[in-house]
Amino acid sequence: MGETKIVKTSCAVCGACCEIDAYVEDGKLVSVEGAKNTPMQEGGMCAKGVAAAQFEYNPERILYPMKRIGEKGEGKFARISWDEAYDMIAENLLKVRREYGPEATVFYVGYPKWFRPAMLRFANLYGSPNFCTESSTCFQAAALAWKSIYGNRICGPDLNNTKTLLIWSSNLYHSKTTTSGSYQALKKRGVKIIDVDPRHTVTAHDADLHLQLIPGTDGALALSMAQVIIEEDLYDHDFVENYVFGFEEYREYVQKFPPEKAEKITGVPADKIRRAARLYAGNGPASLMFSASPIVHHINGVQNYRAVFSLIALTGNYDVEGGNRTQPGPFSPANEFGKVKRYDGKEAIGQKDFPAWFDLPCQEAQCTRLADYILEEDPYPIKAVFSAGMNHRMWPKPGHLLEALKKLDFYVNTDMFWSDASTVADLVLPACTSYEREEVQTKPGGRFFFSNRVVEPLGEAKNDIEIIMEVMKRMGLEDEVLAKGYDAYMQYILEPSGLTLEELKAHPEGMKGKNLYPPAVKTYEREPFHTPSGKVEIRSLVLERYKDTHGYSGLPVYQDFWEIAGVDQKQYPLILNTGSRKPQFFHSRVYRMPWLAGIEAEPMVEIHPEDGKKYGIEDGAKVRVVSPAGEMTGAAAYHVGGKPGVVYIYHGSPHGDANELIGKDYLDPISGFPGFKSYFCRMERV
Ligand SMILES: Nc1nc2c(c(=O)[nH]1)N[C@H]1C(S)=C(S)[C@@H](COP(=O)(O)OP(=O)(O)OC[C@H]3O[C@@H](n4cnc5c(=O)[nH]c(N)nc54)[C@H](O)[C@@H]3O)O[C@H]1N2
Ligand SMILES: Nc1nc2c(c(=O)[nH]1)N[C@H]1C(S)=C(S)[C@@H](COP(=O)(O)OP(=O)(O)OC[C@H]3O[C@@H](n4cnc5c(=O)[nH]c(N)nc54)[C@H](O)[C@@H]3O)O[C@H]1N2
Ligand code: SF4
Ligand SMILES: [Mo]
Repeated sequence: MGETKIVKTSCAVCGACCEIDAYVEDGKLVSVEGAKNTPMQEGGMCAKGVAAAQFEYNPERILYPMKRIGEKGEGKFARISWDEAYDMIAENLLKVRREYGPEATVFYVGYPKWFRPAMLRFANLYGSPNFCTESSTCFQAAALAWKSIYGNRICGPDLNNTKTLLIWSSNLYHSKTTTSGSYQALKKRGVKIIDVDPRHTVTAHDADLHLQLIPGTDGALALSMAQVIIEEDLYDHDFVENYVFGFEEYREYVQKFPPEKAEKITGVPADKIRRAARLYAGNGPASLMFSASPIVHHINGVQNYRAVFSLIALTGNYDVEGGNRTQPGPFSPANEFGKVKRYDGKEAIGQKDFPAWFDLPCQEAQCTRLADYILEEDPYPIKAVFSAGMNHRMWPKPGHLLEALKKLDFYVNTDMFWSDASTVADLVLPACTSYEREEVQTKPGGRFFFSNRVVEPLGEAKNDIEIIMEVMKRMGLEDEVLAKGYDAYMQYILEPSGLTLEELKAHPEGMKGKNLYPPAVKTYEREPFHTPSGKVEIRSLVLERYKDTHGYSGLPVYQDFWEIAGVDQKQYPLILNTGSRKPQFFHSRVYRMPWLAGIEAEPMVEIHPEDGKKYGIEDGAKVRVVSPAGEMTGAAAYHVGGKPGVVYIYHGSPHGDANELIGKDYLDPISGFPGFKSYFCRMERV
């Protein structure tokens, strides 16, 4: 056995970029541990990250550029050189631009965030407004809801100073493992915790008050809390009078949601709604922990989150110590976004359908309906997709997207692994894992970190940014920053920190840099809110622009999703909630890793025992789930944490994908987000 080296690097199995000590023997990654003496990490890491060697040396890794040699979708590929691959991309993308215009090429990035700005720079120079990402189903709708009220500055909870924490749909122990330590610290400090979640999770277990609502009824619950806060005069008069636009209409609207009525909609007892409202408004400073997806994965999601976010202004907890506060924001490659804007000289895809998305500043186009846009040539022909990390399983009716991708003149995908979305490509390129590339990162508290390369890239895998740089070069596109090479780009990203790449490399434990975001409170006293009225818009003037054309309301109105969908409740009596995170899964990435995938041999259909009895389905039985859009089979798993009437399934499994069940047109009309978490189904014993 050779010598063991420990190399400081980071994990990118998910996007949290945990700092890692990698153990390397004879140039091979043998194991990993969480970095020690590092804030947040404290030597720990999660189950997904621990399986690093199965990630790195997975037999499904793509090792070489591969060109399609059979029919589209047939899955026949042959190895080619990088040189040939670059020329093929340059030639095809230039041809599409020549023949159909730059908007005919869509630039797409899946979950990975670290190279997005480079991709955006590429799209911009090419001249396409169609830079899109997986965020067409992730955080962007929550951001949209926020910006429609408070403008551009998104404020997270000030956990260090808060007295009451209102967690609205987050299960830290499963989806934000890195923050679960600070959650435990809050408990010890005596902070009161209210958790709003349809399931009794480990996070809910620690809360003082758990509001176990029916999924997708969050708006009604928040409006009801507002009704109590206003009726009992617990709101912040000063803040409301000086800074809130639309309060009178809102006050009138919330009268429709007294707790007794909200109880019928949400399933949360009226008494608990009152207690939560009094605690949040009365035991301040109080902060709201919001999350990326569960509230906005509904067809009434944006308005529901607007109702929730309005509570911050109502109680005067906006941008104060212990409330929701301008955060010392993370500065990372993904934040190079601050400097580079999406090219918007042409209509982007999604712009006609979801105009508010584009009015509330957003660096990307809305691509949930990408498959339709390709198939229907609407708003114009789309002929090429240049993508990195395309995973069709993440979208409703995944087969529909696959069909559309097949229709393209040219589709190239870069990934670390062979995915089904690559089998329909014309060209597939091998990406490096985080263990094979270098990266500069920012950590909380103004720390900067250089993530080392630990092992040589397998086969001919390359860093995504270097791939983008070379393609641009072959196309004659010279971006002022990217043209100078990867090291210069890292230095450029690092610049605001005051550190140089060389000194950061020399400090593998990380370094403190310039404090880019000195703590501030009540920023609104010095500059107006970035909204049309300059105030907090509980009544959104941006949304009202589209009242006649799209039916948007300026107020955070609540609409029942059964009613909007018009689905026959007798045929589909159950609510289908897909994708609530599990600690061992990360979308479709880890189904190929035996340690993790082995925990569940087949997709689990989690149901309440009462529903099991009602529909004659025993624990462990094979069950077919049927929705208006499709069906899948899995193993029934009794789970008392949820409420009767709701079925929970994780998404993305190649052995039965819950997204086959979700209707492709079942979308929030404001954000375009699919209703992943309140669709409809019935169950049948197989
Ligand atoms: N039913 C249901 N569907 C959902 C959700 C849900 O809750 N329920 N959640 C939605 C949400 S919030 C999200 S964020 C999306 C996630 O959806 P996706 O982004 O599609 O998910 P992933 O499978 O994580 O990643 C996509 C691909 O990127 C590849 N990849 C990872 N890192 C890199 C890299 O550095 N370079 C390159 N080139 N490729 C890389 C992965 O191998 C994978 O094939 O799913 C959405 N879909
Ligand atoms: N292990 C793991 N961690 C992940 C991911 C992963 O795939 N695996 N994905 C990452 C990504 S892309 C994202 S977007 C985040 C998401 O992270 P979170 O936002 O924390 O997402 P979830 O775990 O999906 O949901 C959190 C809780 O919301 C509840 N919930 C479901 N529906 C509703 C609803 O209608 N209303 C309310 N109030 N609550 C609801 C669920 O029961 C769950 O306990 O997680 C990230 N972290
Ligand atoms: S949370 Fe887990 S998978 Fe994500 S970066 Fe950290 S160790 Fe890796
Ligand atoms: Mo997400």
